[in-house]
Amino acid sequence: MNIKDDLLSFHRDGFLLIKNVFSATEVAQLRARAEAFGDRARELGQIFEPRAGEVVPAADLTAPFGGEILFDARIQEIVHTLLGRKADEDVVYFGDSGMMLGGHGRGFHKDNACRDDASHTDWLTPYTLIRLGIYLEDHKAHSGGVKVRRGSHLVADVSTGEIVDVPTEAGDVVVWSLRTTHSGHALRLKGLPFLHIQPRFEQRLPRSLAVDEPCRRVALFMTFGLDDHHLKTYVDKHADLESYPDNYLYKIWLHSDPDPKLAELAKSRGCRIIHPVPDYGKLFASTEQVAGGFIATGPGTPDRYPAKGAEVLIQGMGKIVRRVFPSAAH
Ligand SMILES: O=C(O)CCC(=O)C(=O)O
Repeated sequence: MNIKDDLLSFHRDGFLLIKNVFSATEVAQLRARAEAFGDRARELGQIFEPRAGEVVPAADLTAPFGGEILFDARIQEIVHTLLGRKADEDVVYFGDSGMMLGGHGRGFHKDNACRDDASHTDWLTPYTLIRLGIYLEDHKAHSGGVKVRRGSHLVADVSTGEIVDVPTEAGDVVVWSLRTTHSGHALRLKGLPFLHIQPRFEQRLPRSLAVDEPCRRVALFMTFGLDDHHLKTYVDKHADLESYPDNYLYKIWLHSDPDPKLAELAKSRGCRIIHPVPDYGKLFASTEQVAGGFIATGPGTPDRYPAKGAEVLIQGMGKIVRRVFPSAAH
């Protein structure tokens, strides 16, 4: 794995696909462990409310895997290279990771703190928080992968940038900036593999026109960054329960492993663990049954994206179609 040569394209495009990081045996093991953890979390109700059929345990990846994935030497090499740090220089992990099993939710969005205001501090200097996705099955020929907008990490809207369905195969790692516009569960069109379309069209597409997913999707996600003002803005947003009550990341922090041994392992790989809130790990390994079968999360501040260009036309036409054919509205 030599990704130094890809640094330029990562900074230009806002995402990078790294091939063959994990072997087929490792993929099979990760999948089995993730599924067992997810199924147990679902039994206990320690999952977030499924909005589109997904199972998302309310814990970071330390809960099922300890330090194995997050502080794996290959993952840390990717993180250090893309964040421009030498192997022995600190990058930070702050309890932002997790897994998703199954599901079909989609929609273009960004993950950074302020997504739609170009004058916000998030947009004034190069962004230093990155997210890694490991999809444990094929999405080169099948639906279910992630789609991104090329170059969208430089623009505070979700309508800019060529749409790319990232052709991940089992064992690959895809990385994007938290400012990059992306959407999960991309649909690959039968006979038209080169056509990568808006998630909102995917939502309305007859399923018979799309290639199926190869099996139940198992995806692992993890965020790393530098200890700077971008991290502070992001962490402050999620640590402040007054302005962002019931947010998913705070709940993940409660269920994540606070063991100092993890910090030692991370340090040996040049990664420093930050516990952003005093009650980090308070519910780690809890076997308490959650009433109602899931952990509720509250909505964040809605993003504001004034439509522009072709988007105005598409939205206008969509409104008319839905008025004339109300059954198309869902
Ligand atoms: O489900 C996916 O593929 C994308 C997940 C996502 O949107 C995220 O991790 O921010």
